[in-house]
Amino acid sequence: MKVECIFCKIINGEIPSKKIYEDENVLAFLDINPSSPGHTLVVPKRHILDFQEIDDDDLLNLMKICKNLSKKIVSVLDADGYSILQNNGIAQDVKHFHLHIIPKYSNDKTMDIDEVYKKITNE
Ligand code: DGP
Repeated sequence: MKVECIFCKIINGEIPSKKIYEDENVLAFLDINPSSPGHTLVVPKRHILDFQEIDDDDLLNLMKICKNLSKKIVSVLDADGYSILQNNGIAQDVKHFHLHIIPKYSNDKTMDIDEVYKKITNE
């Protein structure tokens, strides 16, 4: 764990988050500043910087979880599509590898983060 890393602090429970999936190696939680309702971040629990640093097995595992979670999020929130995004270098604000799941809606959908959280976690 990197002491100054905000995602390490979330993983460690030092900073609260709306967790929607967790296992031994991976945590997924709702983005604090969502681009759309259901915007989710999928992160390895081990501190890894970026796309170049993550090893292939960890990447594959994260992608599999991301694939399952996207299906669930889209279905529960009735989204019309989604984007998977991953930023590096100057494009990356938080220097702990993460995949974004960003649901897309054909109409401008508004839903607050608590409602999103309830819908996803009650399924
Ligand atoms: P990126 O630019 O790919 O590094 O995106 C970082 C994302 O992390 C951005 O969409 C906002 C989100 N984020 C930053 N700090 C926090 C936090 O403390 N909690 C949560 N849930 N999300 C955060």
